[in-house]
Amino acid sequence: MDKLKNKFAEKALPKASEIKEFIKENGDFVLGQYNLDAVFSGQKGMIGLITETSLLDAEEGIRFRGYSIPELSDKLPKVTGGNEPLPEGLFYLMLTGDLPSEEDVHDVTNNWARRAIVPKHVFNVIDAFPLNAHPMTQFSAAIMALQTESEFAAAYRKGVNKKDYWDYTYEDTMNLIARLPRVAAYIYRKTYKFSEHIEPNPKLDWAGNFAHMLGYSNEGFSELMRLYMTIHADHEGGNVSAHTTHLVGSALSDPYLSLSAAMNGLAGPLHGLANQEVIRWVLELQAELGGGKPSKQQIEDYIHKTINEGKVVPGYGHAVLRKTDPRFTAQMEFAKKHMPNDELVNIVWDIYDITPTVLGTIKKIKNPWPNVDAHSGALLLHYGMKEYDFYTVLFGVSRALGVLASLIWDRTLGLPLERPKSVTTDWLKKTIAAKKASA
Ligand code: HAX
Repeated sequence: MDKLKNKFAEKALPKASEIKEFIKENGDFVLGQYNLDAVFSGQKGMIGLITETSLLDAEEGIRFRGYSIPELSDKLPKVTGGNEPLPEGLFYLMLTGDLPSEEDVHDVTNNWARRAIVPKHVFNVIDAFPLNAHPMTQFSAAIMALQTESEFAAAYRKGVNKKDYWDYTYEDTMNLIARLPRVAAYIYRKTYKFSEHIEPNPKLDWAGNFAHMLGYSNEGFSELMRLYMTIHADHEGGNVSAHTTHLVGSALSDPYLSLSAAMNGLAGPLHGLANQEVIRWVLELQAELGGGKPSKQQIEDYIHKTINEGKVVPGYGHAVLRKTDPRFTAQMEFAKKHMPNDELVNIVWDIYDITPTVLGTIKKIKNPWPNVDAHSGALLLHYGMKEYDFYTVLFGVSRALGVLASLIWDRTLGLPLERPKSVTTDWLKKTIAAKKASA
């Protein structure tokens, strides 16, 4: 058994029976009540999921196993001479609940490097797509193609005991995470760089190697990838990509099937695709003005125009958050350090100065503040990654860390098939009318 698996087993296996006992003792504890509004608002605020890896506070933002992003920047191991946390360390933390040592992180890097070989048929599947296929479509399909490798699916077919599900889920997760950067880089180089592919360098850390395979040799870009892969990894369990992984996995679909489904959710413009939409929105604003840096008044006018056309301002608002997303702030700090004079970055900051005030005057918008997607594109463009349709694939590679760590926990805790009750509006009307009549 590898070291991380050993550590996970030690920590997590006793939890399954501990939690069964906890449910037995507290099963009738009332967590909250919900009304018809909640049902029609996409179940916002209704507690309906267990996710161990992270917890989101509306005001403060995300905490991974209790640690905020600034705390993680401080406490997670880094490459020698680097300043950004290594995503391997975050994965270790999310999985085990403990902060990793340098050596622990090293082990994860090596573990993933050993597992990173992608079967040829996966590249053939990617190559079969036309160049105009969206990179997220190619990414989701490539993960499906990788599913031939699922150890969970093979073990299930052989009739494995349910107490061992976690073990095969762990193996699939580690293999998948190890291979995703290679798959994503292949999609990038095939779609935008004339299929001039770059072989992995197993001596590099996971994110550094990803930057290398994408074709970016600037150390600033590698540092950005470390930060990017860390802050996009997890946002508790109810967001579309995390919830999809959990839901599909609850049917005992293996991690490949579950992650591919999650990526289809991440590819929606109200979720992960917002990062490409932000850059499209900013570039369109610039183009309308004939280029250059727009004035604050021009930005304000463009926000109004967007809203009057019945569209959303991408990168702003959130289903849970009610303040500036700390993932936005982390990227802003990075930009202040690495590219304070970049024009596009300064436009993003001007937009940040204005948008919350403008959106704040629109009553129905619950959160006028920026989310994670408002900043990331400007950082990527600074290093020359101008193919913004690809941005959500980067998000997807990172998101796999959190949602798959959670899936291992799902199978360890024996969480059941998810199946909420649905009703028709007719049922609702009749039920409410009957209640009013009898009152
Ligand atoms: N611009 C214009 N209108 C907005 C808005 C924005 N940025 N944010 C919310 N609204 C509107 C909604 O469209 C909704 O209008 P209708 O009632 O007419 O449908 C109304 O305000 C109420 O929405 P809400 O309750 O404040 O927000 P929701 O929880 O329903 O939705 C969203 C949250 C993130 C989807 C929303 O704020 C939005 O569309 N933002 C822009 C897209 C975006 O940035 N998405 C990325 C979010 C972060 C993420 O998941 N990253 O992956």
